[in-house]
Amino acid sequence: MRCEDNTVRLCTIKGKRIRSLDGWYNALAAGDRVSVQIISDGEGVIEKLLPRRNVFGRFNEKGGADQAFAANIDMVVCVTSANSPPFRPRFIDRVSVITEQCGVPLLILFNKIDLGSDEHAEARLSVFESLGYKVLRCSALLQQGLNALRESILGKTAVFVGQSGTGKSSIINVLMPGIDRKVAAISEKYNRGKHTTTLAELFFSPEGDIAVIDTPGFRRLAMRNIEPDDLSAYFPDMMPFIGKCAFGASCSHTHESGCAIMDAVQNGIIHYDRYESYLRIRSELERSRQWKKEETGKFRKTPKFRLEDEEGW
Ligand SMILES: Nc1nc2c(ncn2[C@@H]2O[C@H](COP(=O)(O)OP(=O)(O)OP(=O)(O)O)[C@@H](O)[C@H]2O)c(=O)[nH]1
Ligand SMILES: [Mg+2]
Ligand SMILES: [Zn+2]
Repeated sequence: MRCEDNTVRLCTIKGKRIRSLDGWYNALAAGDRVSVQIISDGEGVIEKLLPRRNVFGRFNEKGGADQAFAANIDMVVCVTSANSPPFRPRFIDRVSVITEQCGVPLLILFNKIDLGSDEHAEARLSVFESLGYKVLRCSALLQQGLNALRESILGKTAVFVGQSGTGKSSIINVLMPGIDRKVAAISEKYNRGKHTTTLAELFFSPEGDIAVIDTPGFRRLAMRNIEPDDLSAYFPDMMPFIGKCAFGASCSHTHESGCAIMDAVQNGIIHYDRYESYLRIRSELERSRQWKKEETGKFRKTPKFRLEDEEGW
């Protein structure tokens, strides 16, 4: 833990867990603020978690609980690439929903431009841009485009998220020389990362002008902590149409006649792929709630849902 006297201390947690975090998969997240009882220059004991401003996390399916990757963040940087590993716009849709929930800006970082791009990725990136999300292109390998990134995160705490192998740790190594995060080539056989980073960690630049959180790449971004009827509010493309459906606020935007959102999809105002992501996430949220209802009172792990098509998670 970095303490107020600017000393970094190795801290243990008082007792077995932090009471305010019961129900979470992990005890603490990178970026958490805590009160520490100082034992010595090198040691401390974490006594209490201070209230979190926001949390970037997901539902951990194995553990059956919400897992926080980062807390108290000012910006989410979603690192992507056109290939090695392939571009997964549905994954970015999910990141955008969680980012909207955090109430912070999303920056989409299109890395590995030295490997080229393709029409499909460019088309989807321009949709994200039209929604007000900033898109920057870079190559950690050639050290290109990273000044613009540095400027965008100046003075902020930014969490870097994305599929394994897109280059999160490589970019952080260029931004903060000396950090030396471990990086590893992606698997040629499966064309995906090898989950090199295993722990989310917060780093400060020596000048103290930026703070970044490197996270482990994940393949699935499951969500449970959004009410299905609230989901459209996290889609900026749907926002202008909310409340304008024939069934008003009770419209689920999935099948109703006179649905303003479905009309906007039909008219090409909302991109069909974005709407499809909405439908998939909504169905996941509804199925998890349905299942909970059937379980009268007793808490059990939420089952793992197999989606028809995992492409784009
Ligand atoms: N061609 C090319 N390769 C890159 C670039 N950036 C990173 N790589 C390579 O991509 C591979 C994965 O990079 P990492 O930085 O380990 O990726 P990561 O996103 O941190 O992966 P996880 O920790 O598993 O989530 C490494 O072999 C890097 O050298 C780039 O701009 N261009
Ligand atoms: Mg990494
Ligand atoms: Zn509707």
